[in-house]
Amino acid sequence: MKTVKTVCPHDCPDTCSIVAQVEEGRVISTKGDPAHPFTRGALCAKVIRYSERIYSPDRLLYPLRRVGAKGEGRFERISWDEALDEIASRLKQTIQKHGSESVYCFEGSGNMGIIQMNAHSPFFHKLGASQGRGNLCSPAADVGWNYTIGAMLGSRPESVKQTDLFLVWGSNMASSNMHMLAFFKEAKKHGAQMIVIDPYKNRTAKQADWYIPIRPGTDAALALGMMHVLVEEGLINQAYIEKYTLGFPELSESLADYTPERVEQITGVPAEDVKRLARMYGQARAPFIRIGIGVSRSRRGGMSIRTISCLPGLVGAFHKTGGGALMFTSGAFPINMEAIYRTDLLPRETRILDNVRLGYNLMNQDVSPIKCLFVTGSNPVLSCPDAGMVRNGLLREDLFTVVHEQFMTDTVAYADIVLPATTSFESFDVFKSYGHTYLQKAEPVIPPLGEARSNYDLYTALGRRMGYTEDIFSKPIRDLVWDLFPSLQTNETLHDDFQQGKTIELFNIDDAFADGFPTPSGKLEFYSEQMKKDGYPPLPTYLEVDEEEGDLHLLTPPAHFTLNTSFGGVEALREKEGKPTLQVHPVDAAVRGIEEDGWIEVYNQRGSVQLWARLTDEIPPGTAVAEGVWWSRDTPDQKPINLLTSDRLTDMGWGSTLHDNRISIRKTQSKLPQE
Ligand SMILES: Nc1nc2c(c(=O)[nH]1)N[C@H]1C(S)=C(S)[C@@H](COP(=O)(O)OP(=O)(O)OC[C@H]3O[C@@H](n4cnc5c(=O)[nH]c(N)nc54)[C@H](O)[C@@H]3O)O[C@H]1N2
Ligand SMILES: Nc1nc2c(c(=O)[nH]1)N[C@H]1C(S)=C(S)[C@@H](COP(=O)(O)OP(=O)(O)OC[C@H]3O[C@@H](n4cnc5c(=O)[nH]c(N)nc54)[C@H](O)[C@@H]3O)O[C@H]1N2
Ligand code: SF4
Ligand SMILES: [Mo]
Repeated sequence: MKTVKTVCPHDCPDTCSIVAQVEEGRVISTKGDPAHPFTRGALCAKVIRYSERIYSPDRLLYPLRRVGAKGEGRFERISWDEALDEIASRLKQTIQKHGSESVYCFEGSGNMGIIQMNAHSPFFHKLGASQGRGNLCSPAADVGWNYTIGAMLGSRPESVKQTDLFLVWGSNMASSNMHMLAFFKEAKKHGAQMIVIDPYKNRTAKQADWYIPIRPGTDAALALGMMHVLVEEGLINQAYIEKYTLGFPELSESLADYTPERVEQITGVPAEDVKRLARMYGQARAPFIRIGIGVSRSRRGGMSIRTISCLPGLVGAFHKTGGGALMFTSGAFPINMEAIYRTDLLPRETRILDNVRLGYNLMNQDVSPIKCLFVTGSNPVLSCPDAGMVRNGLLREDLFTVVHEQFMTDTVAYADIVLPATTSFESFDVFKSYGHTYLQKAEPVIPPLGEARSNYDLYTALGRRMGYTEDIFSKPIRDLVWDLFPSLQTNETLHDDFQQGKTIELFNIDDAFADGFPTPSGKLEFYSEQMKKDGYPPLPTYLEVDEEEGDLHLLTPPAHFTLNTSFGGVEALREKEGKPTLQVHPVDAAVRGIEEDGWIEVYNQRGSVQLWARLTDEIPPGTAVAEGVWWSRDTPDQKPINLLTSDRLTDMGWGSTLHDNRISIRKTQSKLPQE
């Protein structure tokens, strides 16, 4: 028996350090690393029994070639040599006939290791493939936050243990960020209060001292209403504002439009509650706002984040111990990403496609249609919006699709060639985090299962097949670390600590704003000249948008026992999660003839799916919530929830608007088991 340290590779802000026990080459248990300052010995329910995922019967272990129809899921086993030869020759033919931009790689966040997540990048740059911009997850949050603060830095997450008022703004931390919530529990012991602002009473809201329901997409109006009250009642820090912020006079003037009464009309939050919230915020010693990515996945998402992040500037919270705000910590890692992106290999500037609009891109590129599609670290048949269009695109007979995967997913069923991927337990990597500040190394815990290969091994091998001679296609993976983080090689102490697998912090986030903010003006920008240049209102603003058809607002947030689609192959977790559910208010259900829990039809102009209606007054009337992204085989009609979501983009950063859709519901017409 031996123990090996590794890192949780999933797309989660906590980036846990894991201690794995290995017996006769097999992982038998996974525990949280007690020595890691953020993990502190705990893992979530998903990863605490990770061996069930590693050894799941759904794991792919050999390369496969499609023998059935696209989407049918019938394959024959082939060798790696056959697979690589076939892919290389298809690529060469396609490029000759249709040009290199007819090749496109759809990338996801299945593995967040810096090397494995980006390992495809040098290959597709060298090839001259179409490039992507934006992603399904959080780009609007990045851009919105940066306009105000200047970089992906904020208050140290652990410092929340010293706050006296914690605002959880659009995040279900109990499910998606539990390690940071654990630090707040220490503040709670000393009397700190937690307020949750969210359209539904999620797991975190149930633990709050005060839960404030808000109409989805209207957060900027609430934040501006708070600012209105703070300024009117003199609950602001004038000296701080003068020293550390830009544009207060312009902001102040614009706040006249955001009286608590008007804010009530927009947000549904009673005017008295807007005032009470603002007073609590203004009177707190060190208020801390945790902003959730959920807020950003709408057509006003970027502006909402930009606006909320102005609040700490009014009260000087960033410079108070235990106060401030946090969106991401990603800026705390000084990385030379070019070492793995390798944009220098691009033969010329190539076409850029919106990643979020995969279906559209597959169906509507008239000038240079996509002919070869690669999928890495993603399950877009389920996770992409407008899933009906994605499926239609993947059914195109003239499309050659290669999917590199760990599991027999819904997306794999559409592949022409399937390649088996290692899990992070079977490969080397180095991890930054977007929810803490510690750099971690992950050594392989076990050898690859079956014939699985890591992303890095696949794309370097494919590069060599294509005849590419640059050293990135033959570099030992461990050498890449020095290119990514030069200081780990040059600084002896850091080097030794890294080699010994110690947790390293390369940047002290506590000092991040000591001398000001990393914006163009060096101040927290209430007024942003850059926004004006980019075509946005330069001041924080509540944006109006057109509503589409449908009588309920659909939210599609994370489920507790799964992570996007990554745990669909673990039976025990599926069982804990229950079944694909739509939470809806009993009144909304009753007026549509739905009197009790049961299977219903949920539909809009894009499609219809069957979900189990759970009638609950934890959802405000007018909103409906479908947590999680279920594998088709675990749904009654084999239809993904994202059939209903639109591929419209966010206001900033080309992100997804997964929380900004309308639906209708009715009793199901077809026969389904009424449990
Ligand atoms: N258990 C679990 N953990 C996960 C994931 C998972 O699927 N399951 N997913 C992982 C991934 S990929 C990510 S990106 C992260 C973060 O994943 P996110 O999806 O950003 O989750 P949260 O940040 O928790 O934010 C979700 C909350 O935002 C709320 N919300 C939606 N729209 C609005 C709005 O307009 N205003 C306000 N105020 N709130 C809104 C939702 O109701 C929900 O409670 O979590 C990661 N962790
Ligand atoms: N309705 C709805 N839709 C959503 C969300 C939601 O909450 N609700 N969340 C959105 C968000 S925030 C995100 S980030 C996206 C995520 O969407 P995706 O990026 O598609 O992520 P997953 O669905 O988890 O699928 C990741 C896949 O990568 C595979 N994988 C893991 N590690 C590796 C590896 O090392 N190599 C290779 N080749 N494959 C690997 C896993 O087996 C898994 O099938 O989904 C978005 N879509
Ligand atoms: S999913 Fe998140 S909380 Fe769970 S082990 Fe991984 S990093 Fe930690
Ligand atoms: Mo995400």
